[in-house]
Formats: sequence, C-alpha cells, structure tokens
Amino acid sequence: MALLYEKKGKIAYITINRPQAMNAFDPETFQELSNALIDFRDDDNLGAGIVTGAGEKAFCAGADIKTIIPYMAEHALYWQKVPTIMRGLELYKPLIAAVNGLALGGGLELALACDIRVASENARFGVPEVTLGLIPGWGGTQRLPRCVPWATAAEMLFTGKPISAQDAYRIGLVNRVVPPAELMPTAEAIARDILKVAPLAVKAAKQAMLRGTSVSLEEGLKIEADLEAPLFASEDLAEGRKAFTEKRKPEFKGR
Ligand code: CO8
Repeated sequence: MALLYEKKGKIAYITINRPQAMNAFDPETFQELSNALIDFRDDDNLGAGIVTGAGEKAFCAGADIKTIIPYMAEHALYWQKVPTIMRGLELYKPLIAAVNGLALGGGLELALACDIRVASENARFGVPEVTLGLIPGWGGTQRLPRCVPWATAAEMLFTGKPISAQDAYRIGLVNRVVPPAELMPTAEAIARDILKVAPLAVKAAKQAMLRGTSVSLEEGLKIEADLEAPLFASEDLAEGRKAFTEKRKPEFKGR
C-alpha cells in the first residue's frame, strides 16, 4: 500500500508509504490520501489525526515529478475529483503533521494544511517548485505567507531553498522540534490533549479559524458567533459546567 491508514482509539494515522521515492505523491497515493481524509472526516469515532511519512529520510518530497505532474497537467480540476485538505476538502477535525524528514513542495503544503506541526531534528522544509518551473499549486503560495512572515515566505517561494527544522521552529512554521525517536510520542501526546477536551468545541474552533482567516474581522466575529451558538445547547457544555462545579474531570460525548 502506498499509503497506510490506521485507527488506534480515537486517533487516525495517515502514513505516506513510498520511501523509495521519498514519499512523493503519485496519482495512486494521492487518491489514497483523499480516501483516508474523507474517512477520517466521516468517522465519528475519530477525534484527531496524525500525518507522517514512512522511513527516516522524508515526510514527503511533494508531487511525484515523474508521474503526477504530467497527470495533473492533463486532468483539469484534478483537485475536484481528488479532494484533499490542500484543496477541495473541508475537514474540521484537528490534524497533526509529524514531520520525520524532508517536507518539500507538496510535502510542505500537506504539512501546512495540517493544524499543528511537530518536526524531528533532521526535518527540512522547502518549496522547490520554482526550480522545476512550477509554483506550489497545493496551497503553498497561500498558506506559507499566512503562516510565516512575508519576507521569509517570499525567500522560500522565490529561491526554492529549504530551511532547517530549527529555522522552521524559529519562524513559527512548526510547534516543536524533537529527536526522531520522540516525534510520534510528541504528536500522540498533543493528540491525546486534544481528545481530552470537548470535541464539538474543537471542531467549531477549527472551522472558525479556517473560515475566519480570509475574511474581515467583522465577518470573522460573525462566523465565530454562528459557530458558538449551537454549543450553548450542547450536552458537552452542560457536562463541562457540571464537572467544573463538582471539581472532577468532564466526560465529553461530542453531543
Ligand atoms: N518525485 C519523484 N521522485 C522523487 C521525488 C519527487 N518529488 N523526490 C525524490 N524522488 C525519488 C528520486 O527520483 C530517487 O528515485 P530513484 O532512486 O529511482 O532515482 C529517490 O526518490 C531518492 O531520491 P534521491 O536519490 O534524489 O535522494 P537524495 O537524498 O539525493 O535527494 C531529494 C532527496 C532532496 C528529496 C531530491 O530527490 C529532490 O530534490 N527531489 C525533488 C523534490 C521536489 O522538487 N519536490 C517538489 C515537487 S513539485 C510539487 O510538489 C508540486 C506540488 C503541487 C503540484 C501542483 C501542480 C499543478
């Protein structure tokens, strides 16, 4: 399988599994990514996801230059047929990228479309598309300047040169940098922290963040209010308030 999709408890694990090609996306792997993301979105038992790459060298070296780029050139609106978090798929459950090595091109764009990024010390981040004659077409030109300072994004996007994990941490591209052996435990610890809190609230928070990013503050506050309103009537809020009063941990049901 070019992509492994596993469920352990409430956590989904998506592992790009083409280490022989630095986990680059060929059409089959990309389709499997789309399928896994849709299942993750629709499975009510799942509350958080971790995306990583197989092997020790690469998280993902982006689009497969040999196969998927010519394929995409021939298939207009490919992203509509194969929607992913990079483009085409709305997904409001939290995703953590566990970046275990090179995250280049579409690989960095995949990590950028996740919510939280943890990097191993050997990770490197770059958007080398301009060295091929492309621009990052899976959201890189849009998400990178929204994530890191403009000048930093511009240098990365215009030169294609990668940056180290430590530099990625310094500019806020990743949440943590850890030794390789601690990468998955760290990502899982973050996932478990998310799973402790109210699931509907987490989904609403992500939706508010995503929808609010590209609108005015006024519109964003309206989106926030609309998403908050149903939470007041949720069983989870009643449980959260009750647990607070009773000085115990809440047991959220996602209702
Ligand atoms: N595509 C296809 N094969 C790849 C890719 C890739 N992106 N990256 C690595 N490979 C393959 C190599 O060809 C090689 O295969 P083989 O053994 O058969 O020759 C194998 O993986 C191992 O790679 P290297 O021998 O090159 O290993 P190194 O450690 O020397 O270098 C690098 C690793 C730095 C990752 C190097 O392979 C490299 O620069 N790869 C290309 C990275 C790149 O340019 N990525 C961006 C691709 S474009 C993209 O992602 C666009 C996304 C949006 C598309 C929207 C279109 C509309």
